[in-house]
Amino acid sequence: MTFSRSHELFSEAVKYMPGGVNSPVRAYRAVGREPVFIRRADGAYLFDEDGNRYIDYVGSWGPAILGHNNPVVISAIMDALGRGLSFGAATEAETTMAKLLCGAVPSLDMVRIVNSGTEAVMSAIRTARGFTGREKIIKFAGCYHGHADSMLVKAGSGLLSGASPDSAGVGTAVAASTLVATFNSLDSVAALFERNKNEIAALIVEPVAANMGVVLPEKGFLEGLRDLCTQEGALLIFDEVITGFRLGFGGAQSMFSIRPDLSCFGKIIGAGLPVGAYGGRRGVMEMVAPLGPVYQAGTLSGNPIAMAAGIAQLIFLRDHPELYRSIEVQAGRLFGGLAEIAQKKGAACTVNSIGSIGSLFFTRGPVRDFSSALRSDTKRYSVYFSYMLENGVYQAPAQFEALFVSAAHTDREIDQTLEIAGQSGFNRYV
Ligand code: KE4
Repeated sequence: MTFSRSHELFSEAVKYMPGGVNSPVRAYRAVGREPVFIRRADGAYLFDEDGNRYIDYVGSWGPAILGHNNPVVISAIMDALGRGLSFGAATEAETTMAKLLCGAVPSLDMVRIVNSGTEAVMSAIRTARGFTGREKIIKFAGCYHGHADSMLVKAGSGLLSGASPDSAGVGTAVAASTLVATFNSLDSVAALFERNKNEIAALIVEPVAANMGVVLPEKGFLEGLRDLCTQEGALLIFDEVITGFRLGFGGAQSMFSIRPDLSCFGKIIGAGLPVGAYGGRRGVMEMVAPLGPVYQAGTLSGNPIAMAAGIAQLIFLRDHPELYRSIEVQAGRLFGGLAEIAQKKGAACTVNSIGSIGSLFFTRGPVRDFSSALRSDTKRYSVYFSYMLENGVYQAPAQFEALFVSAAHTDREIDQTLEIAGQSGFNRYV
């Protein structure tokens, strides 16, 4: 494979954008190589500017659950284009989207549509503070909830590829109102509630963590969070930006039968266009302007083209529930197969997966929280990543991310991936 055109493009990009990218993880610094520049995508495949073809397991970090360039989504976009790009006014499509979200997720009485997962989270947090009159927020080490100041404390995802899980530039006062607990440790949460009696507005959690790599909630953990928030008068916020419409049409909260007070969405609901949403029970959402005193706004919120894309994808998923099962079967073959190869080669490797997402940790398991994830050998991950990339398999360019399987991944792609992984001589990573 040659990467000369990507190299040229990267050399140009770094002159005008920090790190040559518009989101840190895309710079491949965590895997110690220059990024490939993607020219187009189709189905389960990406094609870079050098003409290299890859089986894609990032899927734009989640939105492409139907595969890239899905004809149903594309035709909905084309149809909407003819009617204009953006009006800054109410449209029927926004009500259609809101009804789809509320119809799919039992805890949603009302939603507000925004432009990203970050915006959904920061707005949900502001709403929780407005509703409770309290200030402090509990989050979990290693969970990532977008780049709003208060969430950049012990955060996951791209922060783990950099120098520190805490971002510079976040005011000390802001950071002080963010309390950090340990994922899968109810004791750590109870202790924070004890020490901050009646001061905690909300607890936010990825119900299945996917930004320290994929880490599953242990039995009773999510139920325990629900109970603790209820008894302490704090709101439970599920950040379902990744799990929403991924772990089934009702997301993680339906899978685990938990009813959060607020939920955040993104990615799949925009089908690759910029869409986020937050919502919850009516009493809480009625705090949001213009109904209530919590202000939140957005020029492009509910953008007609983005709505058309998201509505088409959600309706397709709603009307083809069997898709979730078939995607999960393929994901099971992929993650089970990778675990088997690693085991056969004696590689110190743990695979966590659920539904159509999973992660390969280069450490002996179990990986059940931030500290056990951090034991991963990121150097070995980099070697594995590069080998797979150079053999046509595109995975997350960082250890602490998730892999995403789509409806476009068939036996052919899974078999090819496993064959390449098998050749890669996991023994190189023993
Ligand atoms: P966005 O603002 O990037 O749309 O969403 C932020 C966000 C919120 N909550 C969760 C659980 C998320 O995973 C994300 C964003 N996910 C990362 C992938 N780990 C996006 C990729 C990137 O940052 O470039």
